[in-house]
Amino acid sequence: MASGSSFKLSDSIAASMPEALRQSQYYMKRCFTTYVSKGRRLMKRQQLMDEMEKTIEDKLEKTQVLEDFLGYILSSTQEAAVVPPCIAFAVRPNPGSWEFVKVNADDLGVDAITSSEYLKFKETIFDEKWATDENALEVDFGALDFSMPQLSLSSSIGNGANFISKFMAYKIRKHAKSANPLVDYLIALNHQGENLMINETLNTVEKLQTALILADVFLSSNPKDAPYQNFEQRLAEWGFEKGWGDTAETVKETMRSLSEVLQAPDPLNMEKFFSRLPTIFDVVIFSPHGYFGQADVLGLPDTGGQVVYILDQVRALEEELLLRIKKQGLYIKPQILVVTRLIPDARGTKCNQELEPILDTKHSHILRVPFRTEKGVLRQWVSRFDIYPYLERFTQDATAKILDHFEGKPDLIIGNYTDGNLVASLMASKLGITQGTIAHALEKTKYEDSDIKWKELDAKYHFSCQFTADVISMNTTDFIITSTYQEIAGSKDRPGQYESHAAFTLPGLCRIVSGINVFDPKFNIAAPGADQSVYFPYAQKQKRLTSFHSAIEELLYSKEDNDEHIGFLEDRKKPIIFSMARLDIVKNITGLTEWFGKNKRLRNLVNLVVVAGFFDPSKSKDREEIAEIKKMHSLIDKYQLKGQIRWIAAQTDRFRNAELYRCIADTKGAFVQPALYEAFGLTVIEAMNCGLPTFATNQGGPAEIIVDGVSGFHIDPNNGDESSNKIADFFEKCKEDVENWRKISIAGLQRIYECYTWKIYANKLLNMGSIYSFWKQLNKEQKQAKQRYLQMFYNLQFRNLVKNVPIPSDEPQQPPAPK
Ligand code: UDP
Ligand code: LCN
Repeated sequence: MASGSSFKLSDSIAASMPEALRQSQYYMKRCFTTYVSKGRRLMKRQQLMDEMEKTIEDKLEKTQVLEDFLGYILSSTQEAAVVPPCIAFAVRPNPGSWEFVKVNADDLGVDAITSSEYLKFKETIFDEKWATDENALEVDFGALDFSMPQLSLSSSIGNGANFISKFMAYKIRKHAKSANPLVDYLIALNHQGENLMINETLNTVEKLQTALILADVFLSSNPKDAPYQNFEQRLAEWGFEKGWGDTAETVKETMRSLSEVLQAPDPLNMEKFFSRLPTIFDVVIFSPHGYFGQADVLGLPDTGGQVVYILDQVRALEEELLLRIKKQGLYIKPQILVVTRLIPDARGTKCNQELEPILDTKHSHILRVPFRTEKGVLRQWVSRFDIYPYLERFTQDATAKILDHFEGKPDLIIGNYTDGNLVASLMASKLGITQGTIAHALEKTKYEDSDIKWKELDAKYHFSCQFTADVISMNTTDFIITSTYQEIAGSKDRPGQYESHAAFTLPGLCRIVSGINVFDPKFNIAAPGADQSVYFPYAQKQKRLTSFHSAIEELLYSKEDNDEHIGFLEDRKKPIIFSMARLDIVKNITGLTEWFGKNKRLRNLVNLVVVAGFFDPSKSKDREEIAEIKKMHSLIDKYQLKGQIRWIAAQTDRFRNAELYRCIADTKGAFVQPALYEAFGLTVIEAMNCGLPTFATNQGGPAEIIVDGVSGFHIDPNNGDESSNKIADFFEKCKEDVENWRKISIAGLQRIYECYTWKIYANKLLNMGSIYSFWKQLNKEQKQAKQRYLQMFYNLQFRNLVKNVPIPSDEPQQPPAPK
C-alpha cells in the first residue's frame, strides 16, 4: 500500500491526484505519455503496471514510485480507457467502491468524472457515434433508491438481513410509532384466509404491548410443555391468533421477543421474532433451462450444479419448514414446487413428465411446463443462451399451473440463473409475492469485456438479452442469495460478479450507469452444502457403498476403451488426481490435462482421472463441448498420455460418484478443480465432504471455501506450471509422510462442518424470506416506483432484444453449425 507522501486514504483520488502528480511529475508524465502513445484502447491493471515499470529504468526509483501514489492508483485501477490525450481510470480502492478520474497526459490536468462520463469516454474507443449521441439510452436504477438505507463498510456487504434488523431496531428505538407498520403487518398475516398471530382487536402498539404482558403472566402459570390447544381460547379472548408456538414455553418465548422489539428493540430479538413468524408455507423455485430431473441428467449440457443445488435445497427447506411450522403450533402442509420446462424430446430422462414428486421429501414436486411458440410446443432442448424468446409465455403458463397446484398464491418465489430469475421477477411483481434470486453464475464476468464487445458475441451467446435480464431481476427482487462474498463484491483485486453490473455499457444499445449497488441490504450470503448422507468421509468404513466397488474398479483400471471410458492407468499403485465437471471451456478440464501432460514430475507421482462430457463430438449438441472434446483427444495424443490418464464420460449417479470420490481418497489422491472461473463449485464441497484433499481454482468461490494450505489448496488456472508444481510438491511431501495427506483431509472436513451445510443454509434462507416480506411492505412506495421503471425497461428494451434470438425448427436437433 502506498505510503503516498501527502496522500490520505480518506481523500478522494481526484482530490489527491494533482498534488501527487506535481510531486513526481517527471515519472507521471513519462508514464502517461507511454499510455497514450499507442492510441485508443482499453488497458487492464496488469498492462498499466507493466508499461509503467518499463518507463522507469532505475530500480530504486521504481520501488519509490510503486510505493507512492501512482503505484496506489494503478494497483487499485481495474481498467483505464485511453483516448489521447486523455486517460480515464476506473479505480476501485475497496470492494464495491469505485472512483472515476480523467487525466490529461499533456498537462497532467485531473478531473473527477461520473460513472456515466467514464462509460461514455470508454465507448468512444468502440463506437464514437453512439458515445456522443445525446439520446443514447442511459439507465440509472440507483436514481430510484432515494430513501433506501445502504450498508457503509465493504466488510459488511452480504449481511443484508442482519443490517435490516439493526436498522429496524434503531428506527423503533428512535420513534415508537415506527412499530405501527409491524402491527399492521401482523394483523394481515393469514393462511388461506385464516388469521395468524393477531387480529384487529390488537390494532395499536399499546394494545398489543398490554396484551403481551397479560399473556406472559398467564403463560407463566402454565406448565412449559402445555400444548397450545390448552390455552388457545384464553389467548383468543385477548386478540391472539394461532402461530405463536406449539407449547406454553415457545409461545412465551415468541411473545417475549416481540415485547422486546416493541419496548427496547435490539437486532437479536428482531431476528429471533422474524425467524418465528409463520409467513412461509408454499414456495416456488424456478429453474427453467437444461434438463431438470432427479436421474440421468447431470453432465448433460447446461445441467450441472444448479440441479444438484436445487434438489438438495428443497430437501433442506422442506425439513426446516416442517420443523418451524410444528414449532409455530400449526398444522399446515408446506409445499415446494420446482418449476422447470417440459422437454418432449427428453432423451431417456423424465423431463417430459409434467409432475414428479421429489425424492426424500413429503410434499415437494417438480412441475414441468413446456415452452410454447406460435408453432406450438418446442420439443427439443435449447441452450441456456438461446432461451429468451420462450420465457414470457412460459411465465404465464407456469403461473396458471402454480396457482392451480397451490389453490392460491405461493408465499415466496425463488429464481435461479438468468432465465429463472427473470421468470420469478415477472411472476412475483405481477402477483405481489416476495422474491429471492440466486445467480449461481453471472455470465458477464466469465468472458472478458463481454459487455463492451457484446456485438461480437451476441450471435453466439445473446448477452444483450442476458445482461438486460440480469439487471432487471437484480432490481426487481426483494433479496439476493449468494454463495460467497466474492460473488457479490469480489476480492481486493477482482470485482465481484454483481459488482461488475454496477456500471457497464453495451455500446450501441444501452449504458447502465447504475445497474446494482452491492451495498444494498438485499444481498445475503448463504452458502450451499452437499448432501451428507451421500457425500460422507472415506474413513466411515461401515457406511461405504461397497456394492459399487467392482464397477468403480472397472471404471478406473480396466485396460480396454469402451463407451464409458478411454485411456488406462498402467501403474495402479500411484495416487490419483481426479476432476469432474461439465466439458465447458471455463471448467478447464483440458487445461488440467495439459498441465499434467507437461509436468514430468507430476506424471511420475500420480495418475490423472477426469470425468467429463463425451468422447465422440457427434454425440454432443453443445458448441463449446464439441470443441473441448476435440481438444481433449489432441492433448492425449500430443503428450502421449495413454497409460497415465483415464477419461471417463459424464456420470449421472451421485451415489456412485460419491463412492468414486472416496475410492480416489483410498488411493491417497486429491481432487483438482482447475476452472478458469468458478462461481461456487459444488464438486469442491463434495470432494471435501468425502475427505479428499482438494486443489481448487483461486478464481471465484473456491478461493473462499478453502483456506489455502490449511483446508486444501488454491491453484491459479492462469499459471499452469505453478499449479501443477504445487500439486506435485504436495504429493512428494505425502510420499515422505502420509500424515501430510491426512492433515489436509481432516482440516477440509472441519471447514465443511463449520460453514458449508444445508442446515445452516435452510435456516438463513427462511429467515430472509420472513424479514424481506416485511421489509418489502415497509418500502412499498419506493418499490412500486422502481417497478414502473423496470416494467418500461422490460417492455421497451428486453422484449425487442428477444426478437433477435432464433427459434429452432421443429425437426429433432442436429448438432448445430457453428454460429
Ligand atoms: N456432476 C455429475 N456428473 C458429471 C459432472 C458433474 O454428477 O459428469 C455433478 C457434480 O457432482 C456436481 C455438479 O454436477 O454436483 C456440478 O456442480 P458444480 O458446482 O461443480 O459446477 P456447475 O456444473 O454447476 O457449473
Ligand atoms: C453453477 C455454477 O457454475 C457453480 O459454480 C455452482 O456451484 C452451482 O451452480 C451451484 O450453485
